[in-house]
This record gives sequence, structure tokens and C-alpha cells, in this order.
Amino acid sequence: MLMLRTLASPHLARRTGTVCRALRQARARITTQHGNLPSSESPITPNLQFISSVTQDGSKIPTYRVLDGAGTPLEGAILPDIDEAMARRMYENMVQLPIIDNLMYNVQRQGKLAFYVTHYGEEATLIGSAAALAPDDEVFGQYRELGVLMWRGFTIDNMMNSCFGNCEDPCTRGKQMPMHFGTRAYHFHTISSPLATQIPQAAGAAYAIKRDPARRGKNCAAVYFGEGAASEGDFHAGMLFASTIGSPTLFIVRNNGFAISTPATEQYYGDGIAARGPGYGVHTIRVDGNDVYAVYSAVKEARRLCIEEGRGVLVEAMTYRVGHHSTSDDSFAYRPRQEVEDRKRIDNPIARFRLFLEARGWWSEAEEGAHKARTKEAVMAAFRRAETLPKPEVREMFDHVYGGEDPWMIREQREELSRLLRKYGEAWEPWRAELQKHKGAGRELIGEQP
Ligand SMILES: Cc1ncc(C[n+]2csc(CCOP(=O)(O)OP(=O)(O)O)c2C)c(N)n1
Ligand SMILES: [Mg+2]
Repeated sequence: MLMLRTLASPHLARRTGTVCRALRQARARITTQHGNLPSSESPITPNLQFISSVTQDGSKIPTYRVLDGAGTPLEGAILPDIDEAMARRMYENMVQLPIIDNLMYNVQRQGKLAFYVTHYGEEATLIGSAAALAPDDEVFGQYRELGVLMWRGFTIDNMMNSCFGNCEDPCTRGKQMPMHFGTRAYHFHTISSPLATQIPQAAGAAYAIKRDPARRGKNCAAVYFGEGAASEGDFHAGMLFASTIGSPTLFIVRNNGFAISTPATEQYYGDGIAARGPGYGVHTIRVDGNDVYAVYSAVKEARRLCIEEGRGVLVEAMTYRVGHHSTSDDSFAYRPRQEVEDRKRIDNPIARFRLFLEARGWWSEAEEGAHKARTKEAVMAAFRRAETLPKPEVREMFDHVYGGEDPWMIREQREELSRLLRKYGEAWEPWRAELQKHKGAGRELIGEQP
């Protein structure tokens, strides 16, 4: 039986408590009437009955929403405790994302960047959840979570230098694909391309947090993934670990309707990803991922539960991937343009939040224009600078591949490259031209004595 934790409603929570007590008593009666099982409290029943739903009546798991599509609070909904300054900061961060996406997408199309993924449509899921986390909670992302990292202070310059992999890349110094960010300073673990690997890693990191007296009860590990990634075995491994061993892991699934060209409906036969949470005995909520206030409240409460109980909690944010999967995809090959156009309008996360803010007098047309102009200018300036900066020194490709002292194979590879550069670096044209793109033109390696 599903026990979805009732959010923000003490009345409903009390009612749920009463219902649960009554059910427990009824179950106890049945159990004692027909016998007991050795390793389960499962009530024994003479009814031949199958179940295929986590809700009692077979209906879908509800979706938690605070603001309607026009930004008006729903009747009976409790608004999160967010003041004007915080609300404005959330909105500004949401608006910044599509401005960055527009430019980066075009830059990639001009052949100046290897790869990019946009966040169109998922701004509320990213910013609402990021704002509900503590800045030192460990974050494990998939690749579409730039907004979470930027909420923590990662700047437009940081993003741009990392995407260009230049000598000021604050993440991996050019060792990773664009969008595969990672920085200790913001507790954001480096993205890896193989889907879902971050999920058991997060469950393990959360266990380490639980074992650390300085962090136990204070932090969690939040892991983001798509509904497509949730089809991987790693999703189940992470959920099982976080529920049985018990580790404060906040599972945030962005259900954006697609895994590249595969629609979400082909990823599961059951009721989305949320239906799996109760199977692992973890508190679960489905939330409107286009309602930034609902996402904020759901993730805040999920985080509290997760840390208090030292166990996994699952949040399924329902949203829509408005953009193509990545710059390597043309989504109109598998979905109608009209569907995308409709989804841009209906429940648009940014327009909806703007209407809410304007109704409170917290935002205006003039501020909108100024903020957009400022952001566009900052993104353009960062781009112009990043594209002219040289790539890191060649020797840096060997640095920090492993923690601590370099192992023998790294030393060997470095010596080999140094030898080859001495022999061919100046003489062979492809290498000579390539070396010029790097800071120091490889001289630091060429000059190394064997
Ligand atoms: C193990 C693995 N299989 C396949 C891929 C190729 N791949 C990259 S992204 C992606 C779709 C993921 O969809 P989803 O998890 O829903 O995230 P979204 O892109 O929608 O944000 C696939 C199949 C991969 N990177 N790793
Ligand atoms: Mg998806």
C-alpha cells in the first residue's frame, strides 16, 4: 500500500495517520484470524487478488502543484516561505538559462563547440530544486543540470570556459566533453556520460555523509536523472542501497517525456517513476516540474525527510523537454512540431512564475528588459573571451587523472608524449599547428629531460 507523505497539510497528515492506524488494526485482525507469516507482516487473506497499482483504488499518483498555469495560487495550497529577494533570485536564474541556451546552441551550430544540451522547459525543476538544497549538499547530475550548478555560484564565465575546455576551465581543464561539469567548490560531482552511473554513486556518497559526524544529519546527496536513465539497473541499485542500508539520498527524476527519441511511455508500463518509490519503501512525491514553488516545497520537505530518516526519498518532477535532446538530435524526426509549440505555451514555467511575481509587485516589464539585456551582454562577453583563450598546457592532460601521486602508467604516458613531441612537435605539420592552440605550445613537455 502506498503511503505518499502528505506535504504542507497538517490536516491531511492527521487524516492519513488515522487512516493508516485503522488499516493497521484491520490488518492485525486479518493476520491473527488466518495465521502469521514467519518473515513478513503481510496480512493473510482468502481473496485471490492481484495488484498493479500503488494507490488503493488503482488511480494514478497525484501531482503536487501550488500555482496554476497563470501563476495564481491554487485554492488551499500553501505557498513556500520565500521572500521577495529569494523569489526574484529564483526567477532571474530561470530566465538566465534560455539566454545561455540560445547562444550556446548557435555557437555549436557554427562549429565552435563540440556539443551542447539545452534546458528549455525544465527551468523550474532545476531552479526550484536547487534553491531547496543546502549549498553544501553533494549534487550528482546527469548533464541537464547547469541551472543547479549556477544557482550555487558557478558563473557564466565558468560555464563558458568549461564548455570551451580552455586554460581557465575550472572543472577538468579540457579533459571532458562540454556540459560535463564538476567542481569541488560547489559540491557538484563531475558528470559522466554513461547514463545512471551517478545514481549508485550518490547513494554511496550519502552513506559517507551519514558516517561522517560533521555532516550526519546536516547534508544529503541529491542525484538528478532522467526518466530514461531510470530504466538502467543502476537506478534500482541506488534505490535499494539508499533504502536498505539507509543513506540520505535525494532522488530527483526529471520526467521530461523523452529519452532522446524514446517517449517516456515506452520507458515504463507502470505509473511513471514515482510508482517505484513505495516498492523500495521510500517516501515519494510526484510534483509539477513546471511550477517552481511546488518543486521548491516538495524538494525542501523531501530533503528534510531524507536527512531526518537517513534514507532515500524520491521526487518525480513532471516536465517537458522543449528543446532537442542535444545538438546531435533533431527531435522533429520523432515528435510533431505542434506538440512542442503547445508545450511551450501550456504551463510555461517562466511565464507562469513571472505572472505570479508581477501580481505581487515583485517584478516589472522594465526589470525584465534590463535583466535580459544584462544577461545577454554577459553571455556574449564570456563567449568572446572563452573562444580566444588558449587550451590548457599540454602537460595538464596528465594532471589530476588520479588523486595523489601519479601512478606509473601516467608517468610512462607523459614521458612517451614528451619524447614524441621532441621528435615530431616542430617537424610534423598537424602537430605543429595543434600545439599552437595550447598555452605554452607544449614547450613544458618538450623541455622535459628524459
Ligand atoms: C548507458 C547509456 N546508454 C545510452 C546512452 C545514450 N544516451 C545519452 S542521453 C540518453 C537519453 C537519456 O534520457 P533521460 O534519462 O530521460 O534524460 P533527458 O535527456 O531526457 O534529460 C541516451 C539514451 C548513454 N549515454 N549511456
Ligand atoms: Mg527524459
